[in-house]
Order: sequence, then C-alpha cells, then structure tokens
Amino acid sequence: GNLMGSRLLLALDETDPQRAFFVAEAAAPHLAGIKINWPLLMQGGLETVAKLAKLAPVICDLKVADIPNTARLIAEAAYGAGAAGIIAHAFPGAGPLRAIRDVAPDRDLYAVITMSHPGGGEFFDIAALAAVARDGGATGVVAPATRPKDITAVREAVGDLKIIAPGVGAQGGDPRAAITAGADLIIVGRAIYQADDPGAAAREFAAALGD
Ligand code: OMP
Repeated sequence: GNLMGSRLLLALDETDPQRAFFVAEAAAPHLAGIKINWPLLMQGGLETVAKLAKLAPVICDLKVADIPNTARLIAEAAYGAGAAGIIAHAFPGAGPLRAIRDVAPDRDLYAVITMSHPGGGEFFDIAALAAVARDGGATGVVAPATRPKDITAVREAVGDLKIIAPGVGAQGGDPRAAITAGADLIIVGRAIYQADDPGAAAREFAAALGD
C-alpha cells in the first residue's frame, strides 16, 4: 500500500537496544511511527529517541501521570530528545496535559482514555477523560483495540482528535474492527518485534490496514 498512508505504529518494547534498532530498521518502511516505552528507554537511554527518529517519528509512551511541573520537566526531556509525541494519562486532569502541550505546541500529545488489558476499563470514565483530553490540548488519545465499542464511544467524545489503538496481535484485538470503530492508527508490539521476520510482519499488518 501507500507508505505515506501507513496506519501502523510499532510498539518497540524490545529491551535489547541492538535488537530494537534491527527491528526498527526492518519495519520502518511500513510504519507511521515508532512508539517507545520504559522497557527500551531504561535500557537504551534518551539517545534512543534521537536514533530512532532518523527512521520514523517517535512517540514517547511515558504514561505521564504527575503534577504539571513534573510533567513539564519530563516533556522537556522527551521533546528535547526529538520525540514527535508523548503519551500521558488523562486522569490527573487538564493541568498536566496543558503543561506538556506548552513545552512543544507543534508536537503531538496523546492522552490515555481507557486501557486495553482485561479490566483495563474499570476505573476510566470515557466521557470525563475525553473532556480532560480536549481541555488539556491533547492532539490525540489512546483507546483499546481490544474493545472496539470503547473506541466508538471515545470517537463520539473526542471529535476529530487522532485515536491511536493498542491491543492488536498479542492482546487479541482485531485491527480492522478497531479502524471501523474509529481508530486512526493501530499500535502493534510483540506480534512484530518478536516475529522471526519483523519487516515482513510489519508489512503484513500495514497492508491489512490499508484501504
Ligand atoms: P503489544 O501488546 O505487544 O502489541 O504492545 C502494546 C503496546 O501498547 C505496549 O507498549 C503497551 O504499553 C501499549 N498500550 C497498551 O497495550 N494498552 C493500553 O491501553 C495503552 C497502551 C499505550 O498507551 O500505548
């Protein structure tokens, strides 16, 4: 399909930095971006962001959930290292989101609305947290591919904000159902980075998401 139009984000939770870069290089032609989380950041350090940013836009999934000042300090480090986007929790309220947004108004900020694991929706009020995301200036939100009905509810609540949806592959979510429910981009981790041929796995997911 059209590479510029890829709807696939790689969740690069591979903890061996060398293997992570091998996976990223193989998958990059098929990706809209690379999401990194604490497992790789703790092993590879902040320089991982700059290195990966040469291959694809990097989203730092730091799940920021703190007071505005601490959120700002984290955002300065992540955006400063070259992150195109940051993921933060919505539940601390609009203030911390706004603090992150103010660090880099031209970059992306995704707010977690509800989570993909079994029971992951229990303490998340979709309508309330969607309002927080909008008040806080988020450019997008995270909603679970494992529960397409929740994606539909999130879509109704966030208007045209970008929805990125994890839970495809290892967690069992159906990527097409997530797109149909309103997701813009699908996040896939283990099903790509643990594959024997991560490049081929990424190509197949990207193709399955194409129009
Ligand atoms: P796999 O289950 O290996 O495909 O990875 C999913 C990725 O998405 C991991 O990096 C998770 O930390 C992340 N994630 C979820 O799985 N569920 C959520 O509700 C939210 C996230 C996230 O914010 O990215």
